[in-house]
Amino acid sequence: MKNDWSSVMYVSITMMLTLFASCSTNQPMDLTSESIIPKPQVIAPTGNSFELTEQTTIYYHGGSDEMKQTAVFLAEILRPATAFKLDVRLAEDKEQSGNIYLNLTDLDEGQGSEGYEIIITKETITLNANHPEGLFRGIQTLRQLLPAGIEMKKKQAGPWLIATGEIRDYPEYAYRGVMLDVSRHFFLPEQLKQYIDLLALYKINILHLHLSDDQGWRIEIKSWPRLTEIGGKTEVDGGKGGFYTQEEYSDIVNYAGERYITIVPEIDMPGHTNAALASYAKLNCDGKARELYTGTEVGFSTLCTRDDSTYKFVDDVIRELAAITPGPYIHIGGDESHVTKKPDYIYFINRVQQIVEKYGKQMIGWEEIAQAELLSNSIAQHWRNSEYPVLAVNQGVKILMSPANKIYLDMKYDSTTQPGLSWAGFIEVDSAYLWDPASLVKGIGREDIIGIEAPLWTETITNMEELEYMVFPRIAGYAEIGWVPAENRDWNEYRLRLGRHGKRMDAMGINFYRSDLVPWIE
Ligand code: IFG
Repeated sequence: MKNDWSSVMYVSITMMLTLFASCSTNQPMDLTSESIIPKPQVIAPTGNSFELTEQTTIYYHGGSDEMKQTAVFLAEILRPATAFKLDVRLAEDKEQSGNIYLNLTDLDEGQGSEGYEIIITKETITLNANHPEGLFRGIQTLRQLLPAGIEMKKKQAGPWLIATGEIRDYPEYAYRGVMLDVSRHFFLPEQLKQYIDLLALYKINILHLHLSDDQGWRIEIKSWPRLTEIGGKTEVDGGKGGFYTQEEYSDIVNYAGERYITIVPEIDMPGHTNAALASYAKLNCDGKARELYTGTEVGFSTLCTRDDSTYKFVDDVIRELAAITPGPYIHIGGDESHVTKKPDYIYFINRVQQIVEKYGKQMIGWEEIAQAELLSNSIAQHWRNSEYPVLAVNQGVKILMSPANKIYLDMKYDSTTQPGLSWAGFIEVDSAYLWDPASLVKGIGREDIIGIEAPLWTETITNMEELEYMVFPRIAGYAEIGWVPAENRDWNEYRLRLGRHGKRMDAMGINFYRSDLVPWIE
């Protein structure tokens, strides 16, 4: 396929020279000067421009609802700032100038379900992909080829020009995620949807929700109602907390799914369980219900791992959660179980893993789970210890990389950052970018890693403004680490591209951190 592509490059460059020579009517533009994040694998410019106009129609091939939904998503992105009608129609045979076409085609099989290509000429824009998910990823690139004003919610002056050429793209890692801790501080469904919308632009494809901890239980479990009636009533610093009904959770799952983002629910066990232990006395080994906790200590709680009634509880929780989680994973936590004896911890993880498997899901756990006997399709999430993930690799288990000193979004940028913590060190925008998951930990190679995930723990994060400040712009770099091969990433090039991308985050209304390390173009 490479030599086909080099012939495309040769043809494209020849066309570009011819076009310039012919003094084309359209405004010349250079596709390679755009600031797409994450950077596409291959960009071949042809030096001209396509104009989006009132007459533009978006056509989709194949009558599936998913294809139509993808085309409608593109139209809804483009309509507010252009005020164009942008009809969405089932494709006819003959292509007409000025239109956008979404097609399912057999791309190079190496591109998987997320691969896509965009072919932009003066006349038409064509997005091709193996699957609608790939078209959706391509739409995020197309968005970024238009001026930043396209992200504004009210009519902006045009013209709406897109540089011509070809883009061929697909991700390095299959799992490119973020985690949001909704236990320490609760975030409303509409806030999660707002966050999901922002993540979609960067081709993030997993949202891990940390739904339970010492300070709050956030998901309705119908067979154990007091988990939310009592365990959902508070949060760090004594706020009113909250929880998602199963209906609200399903709505979030569907909203994320429409943007090809999979929800991974986490019930943290056997430690980090004070909210459950305060809700049901019988979950405690001494039979006494704990007080609700609104501090920020960790490691002081444990389920009663040798009591069979605990596994009835776990079974009910996992059963109900699996029934409303279409994604393949259930995260069972497993971190900082400092008051669970090691043999009891191992026994607990082994039994919980069987329960997760019984309900047809794959278990993810923080790296400490590597002390147990893991199924080959379980996943260990690396966060701070290098022995546990290597133990997991030696069991043939894949690693999800979340090294706290590189990717914990609750880490301050520097000592002046208001919210956040610093136990894993400061993480400025350059440090967040300057690392390679495949060479970070001795004993964990590229073939052992399913991807990366950026956790935002919310002991100190109480609202969307603080969330956006800690997440952006670092998440753009993490999205690039997840999508672009390490050999194609360079901080000196990326910081300039990020600097040009700043006005797009402004247009999206994101309260991002304007690091002095980035030359922000206003
Ligand atoms: N470690 C704890 C989190 C949170 C975090 C804050 C993990 C896996 C410190 N566990 O990270 O609950 O308190 O940075």
